[in-house]
Amino acid sequence: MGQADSAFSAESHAANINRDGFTIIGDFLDAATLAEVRAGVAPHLGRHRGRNAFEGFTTERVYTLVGRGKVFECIAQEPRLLALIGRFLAPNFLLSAAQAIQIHPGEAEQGLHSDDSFYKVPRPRPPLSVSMICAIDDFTQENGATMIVPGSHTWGPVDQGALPKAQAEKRPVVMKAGSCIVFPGTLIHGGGANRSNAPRLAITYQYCEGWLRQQENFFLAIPRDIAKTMPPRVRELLGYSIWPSFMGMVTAYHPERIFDDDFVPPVAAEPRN
Ligand SMILES: O=C(O)CCC(=O)C(=O)O
Repeated sequence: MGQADSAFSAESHAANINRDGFTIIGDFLDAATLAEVRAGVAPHLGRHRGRNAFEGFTTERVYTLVGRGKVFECIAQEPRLLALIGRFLAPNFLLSAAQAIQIHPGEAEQGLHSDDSFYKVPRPRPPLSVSMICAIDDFTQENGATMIVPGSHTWGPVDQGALPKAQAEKRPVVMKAGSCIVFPGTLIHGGGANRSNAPRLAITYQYCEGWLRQQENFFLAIPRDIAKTMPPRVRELLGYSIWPSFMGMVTAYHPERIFDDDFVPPVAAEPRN
């Protein structure tokens, strides 16, 4: 999928994140994987544009990407990514959202925001989620490279007062296709304006603490027959796992039990008033 593990140091990438609020993994996806991603996303494009300014009226999003093919499962459990995320989130962290984002020419810059802002825990604080955005097309100044505000992960409230400073300090993440940026849910960022004449494709995976609600309801979004074919680690990330001692249980069973052919939910098997 990418470069040999020996060249990768989760420790030094985590140090970058702690210092700057982001890190770039330059060789995250190789050319063959990029081609698989493009082929996997293509059938889902050309259908919907965003419904509001945040999604982007000239942007396409393919939600629940992890459920749309093996390559997307592999990326969800990519070992370097998970090792890095494990430096910030406790074991049993979850996948919160996975999507492709195609920003078309003419799209305006997205509002600056932070990805864990819907968890109403006052800042400054450690992140409650970690995001990865991977360039599937080269990210350039012109085509909508993600804008980030370095250092903003340590800021206090991201309110009207903080936005002028964020606007002044934002900069584009220019990177080659196959590179990804990893940043904590506290970093201020947003999609860039696309002033080029070609679309910009990216994929993004967000992970959250195992005791938080995920953005996507994967139990409903991914049919059980498809979830059953997924690697155990991916299923854990989707939520077929337990936050000790028992958060996530299925009527006192481990959620993995639902994949056993003979498992009948107790509510269905037992008398009901
Ligand atoms: O597409 C991008 O570069 C970033 C999009 C983003 O931050 C979001 O939609 O939350």
